Amino acid sequence: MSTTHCPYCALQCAMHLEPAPDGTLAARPAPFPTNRGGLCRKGWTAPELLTHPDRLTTPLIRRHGRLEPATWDQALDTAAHHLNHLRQTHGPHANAVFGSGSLTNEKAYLLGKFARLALGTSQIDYNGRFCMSSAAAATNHAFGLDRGLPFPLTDIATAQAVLLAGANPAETMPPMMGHLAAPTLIVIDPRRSATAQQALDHGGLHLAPRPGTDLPLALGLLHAARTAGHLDHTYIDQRTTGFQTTWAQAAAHWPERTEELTGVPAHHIRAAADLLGHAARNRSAYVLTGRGSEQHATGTATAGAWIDLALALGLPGRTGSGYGCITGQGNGQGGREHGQKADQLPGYRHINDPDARTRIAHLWNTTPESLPGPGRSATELLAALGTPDGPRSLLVMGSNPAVSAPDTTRIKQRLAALDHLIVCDFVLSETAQQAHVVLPTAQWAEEEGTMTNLEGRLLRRTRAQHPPPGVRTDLQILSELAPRLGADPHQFPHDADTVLAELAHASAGGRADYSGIDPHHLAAGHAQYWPAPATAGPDTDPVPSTPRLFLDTFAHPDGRARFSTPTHHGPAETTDTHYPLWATTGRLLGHYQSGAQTRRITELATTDPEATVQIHPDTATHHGLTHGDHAQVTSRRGTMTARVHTTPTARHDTVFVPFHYANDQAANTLTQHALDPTSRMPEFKVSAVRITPAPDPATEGRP
Ligand SMILES: Nc1nc2c(c(=O)[nH]1)N[C@H]1C(S)=C(S)[C@@H](COP(=O)(O)OP(=O)(O)OC[C@H]3O[C@@H](n4cnc5c(=O)[nH]c(N)nc54)[C@H](O)[C@@H]3O)O[C@H]1N2
Ligand SMILES: Nc1nc2c(c(=O)[nH]1)N[C@H]1C(S)=C(S)[C@@H](COP(=O)(O)OP(=O)(O)OC[C@H]3O[C@@H](n4cnc5c(=O)[nH]c(N)nc54)[C@H](O)[C@@H]3O)O[C@H]1N2
Ligand code: SF4
Ligand SMILES: [Mo]
Repeated sequence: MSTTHCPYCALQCAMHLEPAPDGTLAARPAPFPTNRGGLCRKGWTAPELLTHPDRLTTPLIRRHGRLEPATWDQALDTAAHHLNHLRQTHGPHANAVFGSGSLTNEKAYLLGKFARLALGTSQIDYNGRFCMSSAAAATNHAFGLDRGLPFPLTDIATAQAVLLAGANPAETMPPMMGHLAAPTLIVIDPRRSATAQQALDHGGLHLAPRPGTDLPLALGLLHAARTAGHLDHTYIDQRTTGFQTTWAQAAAHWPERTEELTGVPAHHIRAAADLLGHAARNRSAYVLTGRGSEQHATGTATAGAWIDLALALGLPGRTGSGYGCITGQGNGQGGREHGQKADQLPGYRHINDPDARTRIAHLWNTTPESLPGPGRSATELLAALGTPDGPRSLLVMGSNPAVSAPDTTRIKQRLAALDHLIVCDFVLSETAQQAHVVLPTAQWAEEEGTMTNLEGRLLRRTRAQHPPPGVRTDLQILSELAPRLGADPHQFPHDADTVLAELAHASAGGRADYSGIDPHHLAAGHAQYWPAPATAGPDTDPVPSTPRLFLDTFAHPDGRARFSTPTHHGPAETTDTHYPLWATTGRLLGHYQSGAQTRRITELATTDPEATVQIHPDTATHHGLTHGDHAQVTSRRGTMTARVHTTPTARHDTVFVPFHYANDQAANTLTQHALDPTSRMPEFKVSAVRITPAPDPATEGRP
């Protein structure tokens, strides 16, 4: 038996893997503080993909339009030939790289190094841009540091009240609900999500704003909290700056006006402000945000407004209270620290910082001048593929943008316009189906490495079995590809602990300092939260770790947290007579992300076999639809089909579609590439749509 962590979300539930009688592995929950002996159904069923018939076990090369089996040398040589040729002909930025928050810390680090050192390209970004970037930008502004939860998750279990804005952990991190059983919940969600229902069932509140109006709602709550006398003026004076700028905005958001802007009744706003405010006075309240608040063209400002509310109530940087953003992907936290971001070097350093460039160049045995500068953000990178000024090749590791990026019709065209697409995956994802070279990689239970969970805690991924013959690890792929591009092989080791030691060293003194992270500490079960600086000296903690941040001071030079200037602009597009409804997108319990993995798991595919559209029964009737019908949902970008699922608790003006399905059921045919100006996060959560009965496939085409 071996003990490791789930391959999917950032809760990173611990699990035991045991050989099953049929030669496969069986998962069962292992005791761990975040999951407390629980797993969701995705975790329970995760091992099925290890031996799935769709598993790729040989490299593929496109020949005469078809992907055909090849040897590793043929596949790697083909990929390297094209990358070298494009670099010689068009310069280093003709090659691009797309990474992921699913990758271990070691892979994320080596992928960033591969792009900058082996390819010499600035064109690297990753799917975390779709996920955490707005909250990251807002927390960096507010606190000077971005760690999703700056406290252990277990802290929230004793709180009196928790406000969850745009997060549905009952479906997206079910075992987390164990920590939310005692606090009274205030859920902000246009839908009566499973989490919102749980709040109502236990004496809490559900506020259902129109999609894209969280920012004025947060200001309205701040206004109501001030009127009721809940603000902590001593804390505001001593630990923050900029309150007056925020208040200049919030002053115009009295509850009745906020009701007009958001659709949330004024008395609900007052009740929520009171519930949260009373708990805050007892220093026993948390504000947590998820993708519902953040995935907007105003995501950074919106996350900033929620942080402002938390600051005005005196929550961050105190034991028993705080603000946190719930990180999503397995390594969504670590994935944004080690240099696979367009503007970043390891240690969460900025790529334009001269000191950072010198330090990293020295470590990589190159010169600061030869390190590229910042590249394009994920959506802009994908939109530029195959254009005259854009990259002509793309290497994808750990993402399926043909399903998960906004406006997928356009993204698929861009992928098709590439001279060369290389995809590393364990299944033939929709993106891999478009590739020229597919490289089959090892899965979580077959590899070593570390992940950083939603609390900033380092976890060890342990190998339970060897990968099937013919499959290599992502680290092996990078270490075999780099020398073929003329790089020094010593700079690209494939042993995870060797890479961890290098990344820890590279991060020393950076914002995300891993220098004291030690695989042996982790293997021995020590909890290590970053920053974990290794500072030599007799008084040094042998196991450096920072479970709680900001207790004494925030990470800005003056030690104070900063309020923001939240201004409401609303969503990037509007409804009209042709597109009269709002569509928002998100997740179902049983599927993960683009669905490339979970749509292949029998139990999950049986429970949630096809895309559904959640809609109020009256709205459905108005559009000629009833429960169970097939509908077409159409935005200004495209159309998806989905099974109508009427929900009496839905808003009349809003439908919800999950984004886990592909092709004609892909929700991202609807979404647009309007981007947040700071984080470059796309607006996944608001599109204007119409809904119509789908042509019946049985009668279609008949006279
Ligand atoms: N089952 C499952 N779990 C997952 C994942 C998965 O794919 N499937 N993915 C993981 C990842 S990467 C992530 S990022 C997390 C995401 O976890 P969550 O943030 O919990 O997930 P979402 O479903 O995207 O969005 C949460 C809620 O936001 C609501 N919402 C939509 N628009 C708005 C709005 O304008 N304002 C507000 N306040 N709410 C709005 C939606 O109705 C939805 O219920 O989940 C992780 N866990
Ligand atoms: N409409 C809409 N779109 C969204 C969202 C939304 O809420 N609404 N959410 C966005 C968010 S928060 C996220 S995080 C993205 C996620 O969307 P994607 O970036 O597409 O993430 P996944 O579906 O997890 O894709 C991972 C792919 O990589 C493979 N893979 C997994 N682990 C590894 C690994 O270690 N190595 C390699 N080589 N491959 C691996 C999987 O098999 C799969 O094919 O989607 C975004 N898109
Ligand atoms: S909650 Fe997340 S980490 Fe836990 S079992 Fe489910 S998918 Fe895996
Ligand atoms: Mo995510």
